Amino acid sequence: MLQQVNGHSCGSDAQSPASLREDLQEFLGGEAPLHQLDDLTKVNPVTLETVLRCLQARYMADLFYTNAGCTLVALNPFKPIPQLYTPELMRDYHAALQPQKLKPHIFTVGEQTYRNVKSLIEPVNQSIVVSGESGAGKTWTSRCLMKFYAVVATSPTSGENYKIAERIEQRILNSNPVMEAFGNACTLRNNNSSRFGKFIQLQLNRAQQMTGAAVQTYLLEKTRVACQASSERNFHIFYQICKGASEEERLQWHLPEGATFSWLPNPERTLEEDCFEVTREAMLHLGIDTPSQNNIFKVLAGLLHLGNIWFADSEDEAQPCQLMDDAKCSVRTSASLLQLPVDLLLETLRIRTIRAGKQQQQVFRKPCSRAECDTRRDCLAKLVYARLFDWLVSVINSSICADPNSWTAFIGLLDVYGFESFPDNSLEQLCINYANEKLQQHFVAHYLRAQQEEYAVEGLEWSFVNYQDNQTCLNLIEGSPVSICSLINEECRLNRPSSAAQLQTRIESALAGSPCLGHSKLSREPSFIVVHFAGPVQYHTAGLVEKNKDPVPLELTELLQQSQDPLLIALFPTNPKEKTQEEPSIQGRAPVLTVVSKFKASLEQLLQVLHSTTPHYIRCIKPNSQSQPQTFIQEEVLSQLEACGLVETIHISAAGFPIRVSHQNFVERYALLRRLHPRTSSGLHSPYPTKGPAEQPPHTEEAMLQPLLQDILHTLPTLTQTADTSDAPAETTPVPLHCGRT
Ligand code: AOV
Ligand code: MG
Repeated sequence: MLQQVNGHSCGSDAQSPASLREDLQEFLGGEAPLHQLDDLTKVNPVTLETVLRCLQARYMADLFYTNAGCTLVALNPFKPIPQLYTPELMRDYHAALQPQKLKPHIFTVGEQTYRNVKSLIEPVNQSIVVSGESGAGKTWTSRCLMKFYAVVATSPTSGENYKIAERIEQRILNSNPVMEAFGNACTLRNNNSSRFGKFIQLQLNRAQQMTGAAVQTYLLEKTRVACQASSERNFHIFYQICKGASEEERLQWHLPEGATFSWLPNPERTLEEDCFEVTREAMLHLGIDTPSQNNIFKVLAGLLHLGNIWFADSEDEAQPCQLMDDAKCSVRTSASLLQLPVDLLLETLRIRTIRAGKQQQQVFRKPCSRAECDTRRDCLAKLVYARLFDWLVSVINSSICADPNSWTAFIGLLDVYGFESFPDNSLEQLCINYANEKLQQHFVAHYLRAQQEEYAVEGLEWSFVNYQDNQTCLNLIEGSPVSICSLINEECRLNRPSSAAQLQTRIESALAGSPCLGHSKLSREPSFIVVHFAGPVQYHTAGLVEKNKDPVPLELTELLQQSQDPLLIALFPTNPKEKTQEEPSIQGRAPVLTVVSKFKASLEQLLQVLHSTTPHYIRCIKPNSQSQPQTFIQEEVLSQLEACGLVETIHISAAGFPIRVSHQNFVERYALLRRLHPRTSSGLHSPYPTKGPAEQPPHTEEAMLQPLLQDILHTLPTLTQTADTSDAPAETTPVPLHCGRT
């Protein structure tokens, strides 16, 4: 096999990949039934239609994973398939000499990524980018991958080490239910929709054991605490406490059975995610003890009561708004749960303080309108919840993060909110879809463009495959000098009153030339349309600027600093140096850092991290929008395949070279073969000094060759990928090896 592989590696008589495929089909003696094609590069011809038919045939045969060249397509089964995720199966993929020869699975990607970390020269950071639209299965997939690493990347199962390892893996896994309880919610698209982005870095030591992890989160959709779209719900944790609290806790938290809360819509829907016990147990494992947990839940109950505070219009503008009758009790209960003076809470919600003068020493007090009171109430809840979420993430990180000296490489798992298009889309969807555009661009740049450009530089025979580049759409959203982001930011900076209609006009006139900007004539509300790679989305302009400013009246923070509650004292320290996060104040000058600009900066950081790793891609596909098993809606799948450029990916993978190894890496890793088997390394002239094993004299030729062969099989797992069939032995299928100077 080695001779055949090398025979096609760099030699001038290397067979072209296309003719190899023809040979292979001849060898196979005809076409396999569609559902048996476990790699979409094998469908013939590769078109949207054939790819769709193959995926449908596999879906109906309960085969949910399919290779697509460099990516794995994961169809959401929408039904539990426990046998697909057992620890035994994980170990099988881990132990396999060539995992890619087993059925396509996320564990193949997990294992290849894991093996890639290991290098004879130095560990290489890896990342797995899981993408797909809302409800496609990204969070599920990331969770399964974390379980996979918790099984395979452990230290020896004996002695003290094992206990430590068990604890760290368990803690890492326990971060999922906690973060999902506080950061996920039921939306129109997904009952367990992630309302924040997450990048988890699994940290590995030299022995490839997981020693810890670090979580980075992105833009929690905090508006959901106080405002939920029709038929959607608040974050799971609120329902969990209402359903799962004991009698005693109900009394303590003022949550009597059957109580109704404005911020708790659709409580009658019972979801799997409403399991309070699972969250509590996980929190305990992460070091959040029962009294601290109760403190958190008490504060959350306080927020629910805050949401029941409603104001009546005041007849006299000089007087504060009156409370609605049923709201009086809610104010008292909320103040008591949040341990705030009730009068101060009421005053802060109803009276605005205006500071003027050079030193801001002149203070005016102005009663708020009813709408302003509502905004201040909502803002208070968002402020508390966002700080609580950040605090939880930092607690989780301190519980799972390894000592920086104890790890040498990481595997990053990226699970961000999927592409969304609702009847009413606002700044949250703009940010979510912007993030998805950036990830799509990362994929395009890394795979579709870079690979082809590299072939051209290398002088390899290649006809360029066209692909959909989303740069135009990104220019529209974030480009300079003018873009949607810059225009919304400009409105914030100028701090001038502007209507939703004016913002629409400004966007439409300033960006009229962009082919990705559209306008819906049917819409009664001021709006604009962005034609994203995954489809057009209509964004309403009402409230965009205000959301982007995300102003927090100073009095609200000052109010929370008066709380006697231990958790709120920790979240809102009076010493400004201890502040965890600066919210822009509506006092004084306009905020500099808007939501969009902070989000853009965090996305850029994320992309820098991704660029520094070797990426792997899993494309999750949603077979139907009703979340039904055994239902494959062709049009819906088709639009997802088109959006992610899957056919182009397959074309490049099918026609291209399955392996890319840098010249230096290749030489350093396999130079020894040249000394042992001069014939196998013909054409390989290393400009680099050989390192490592090559410097040690081998005891016997065979003894040295054996681990190297293993190394080739392990570290270059796609070696036989193009020619892989269930019944065609690898030895008979020579595959070209692209030894590029990357
Ligand atoms: P998402 O992460 O891609 O959406 P999820 O991972 O939450 O989507 O998946 C949605 C639902 O599909 C899950 O709650 C499961 O019920 C089901 N599901 C997904 N994958 C599988 C699987 N492999 N086996 C069984 N059921 C599955 V969003 O977070 O909305 O973008 O923001
Ligand atoms: Mg998710």
